[in-house]
Amino acid sequence: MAFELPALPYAPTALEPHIDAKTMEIHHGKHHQAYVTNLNNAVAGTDAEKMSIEDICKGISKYPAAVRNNGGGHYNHSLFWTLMAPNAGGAPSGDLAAAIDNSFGSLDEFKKQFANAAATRFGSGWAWLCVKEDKSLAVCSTPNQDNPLMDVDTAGCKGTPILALDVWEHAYYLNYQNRRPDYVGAFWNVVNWKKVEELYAKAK
Ligand code: MN3
Repeated sequence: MAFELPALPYAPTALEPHIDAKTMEIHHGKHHQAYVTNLNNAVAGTDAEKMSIEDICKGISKYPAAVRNNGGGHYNHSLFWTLMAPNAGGAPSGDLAAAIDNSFGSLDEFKKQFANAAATRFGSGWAWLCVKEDKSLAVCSTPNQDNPLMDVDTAGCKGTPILALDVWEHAYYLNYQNRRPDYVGAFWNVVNWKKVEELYAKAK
């Protein structure tokens, strides 16, 4: 079965004013759709056609660039949409809150490190919060559509992503132009911590 564009879990207007509807429509309906279409073209007739996108990412070094770029694009965006929600933001609770305090000292210090990873990623890429193999938490960033699942050296941290932020200009340019730090600041208002907690519980 071919890879498919997942529906947005909320209306394109739902994250306004932090992320505008036009950006959401183009980002999901055009950019993500293009990754899905190009991924399907790249894996057509190969074993990867029947694999999960997670398993493809984990063995990405075996595949051509078209699979890495578009497969990463599909995995990253599919995750990203679920990590945001209307009336969200605030702070995590329970085990995740404790783990963030343990790994970073405080939620504020974590947010500072994550924002810094997002702001200092040169060009296009992503910022991540991951659960590493030893189950500790780490912040890192990757270029292009790479991600911490991939068996390549570009990931500053290898592990299971539980929070992700797209810092490609297509994610924020209409509303924020060159002001990436403002976009990163606004992201905290839409973070779906319930989903991050769920992913943490599965990964730890
Ligand atoms: Mn994007």
